[in-house]
Amino acid sequence: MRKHVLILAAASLLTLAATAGDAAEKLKIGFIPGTVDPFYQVMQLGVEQAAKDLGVDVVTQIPATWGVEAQTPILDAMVARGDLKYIITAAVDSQQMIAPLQAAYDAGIKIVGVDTFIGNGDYANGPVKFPMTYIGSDNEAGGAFAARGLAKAIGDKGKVYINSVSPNIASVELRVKGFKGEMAKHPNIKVLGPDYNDNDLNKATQQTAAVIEKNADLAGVFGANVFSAQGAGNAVVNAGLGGHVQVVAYDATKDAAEMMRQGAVSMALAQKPFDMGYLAVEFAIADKAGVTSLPKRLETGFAIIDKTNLADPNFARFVYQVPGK
Ligand code: T6T
Repeated sequence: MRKHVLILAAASLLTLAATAGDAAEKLKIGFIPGTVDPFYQVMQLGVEQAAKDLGVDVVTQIPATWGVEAQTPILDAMVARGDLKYIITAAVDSQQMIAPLQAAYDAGIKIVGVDTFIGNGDYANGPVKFPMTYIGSDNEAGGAFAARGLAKAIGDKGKVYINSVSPNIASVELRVKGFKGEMAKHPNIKVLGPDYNDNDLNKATQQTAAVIEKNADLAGVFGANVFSAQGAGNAVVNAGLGGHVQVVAYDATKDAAEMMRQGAVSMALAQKPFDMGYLAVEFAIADKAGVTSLPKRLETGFAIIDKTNLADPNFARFVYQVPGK
């Protein structure tokens, strides 16, 4: 009997030690967004809040510019650390980031995709299946939303122009596809573009200014992400056409909201980057705990903001607020 009690005591001491060991061994997750912009800064807030709430360590490194040459070395360095079990990332190119992410996966790191995707984004049945999931917007639907909003703003007739980032970025390319697909149902609207600005604000401004110059009858502009919309809005305002040439912005930054107050931007699609970041950490923890029913795709939805609801806290809360910015 005494021997038996001793064994039990020893066993529970061991498990205690083991769990203490495990508890000490906090889950480490890497976070590599696309670049430095208000959208990813809000996503980072979601990642950090979840890490705090759920007791995990996050190693974050942000590419200074948008591009494979900026994101790949960061990914490789995170893999080389050897202590990360998961990496949350927005792949900056749907084809060229397949190999670097495959190498990370082959090194035993699980990939949680946020905002953009690799391959065709169908991680259940598509050509690329190794990422755990895609957590992000339905960007094709978002593009169609933007088109309907712009069509309404211009009275369903006239010329509109698309300014976007790159054809190699899954998210923005689907927005263009959705926008064009919807506009095809509006026979009195002619679509110009897209021009691609490589995520460069000045380039977006110059490209839009050139189109305004050549098309005195331009009625509207669609900016397919933060810098595309800001550049397009700047060009319209610089040309003294604010409120005359309607601008629809994908991404609801403080700049877009300010331009809306001034009457230059008629609608902004607010994605939910905080949700994307928070849920991505939760997915990693659930997977580590053995959950096997995580969806391969989770859409985080939008808030459609225009001058009728910009002051409504239920909508204004989706404007990308970055503390200190
Ligand atoms: O629009 C977002 C993001 O969804 C897209 O993938 C890249 O551009 C942004 O980060 C905004 O700049």
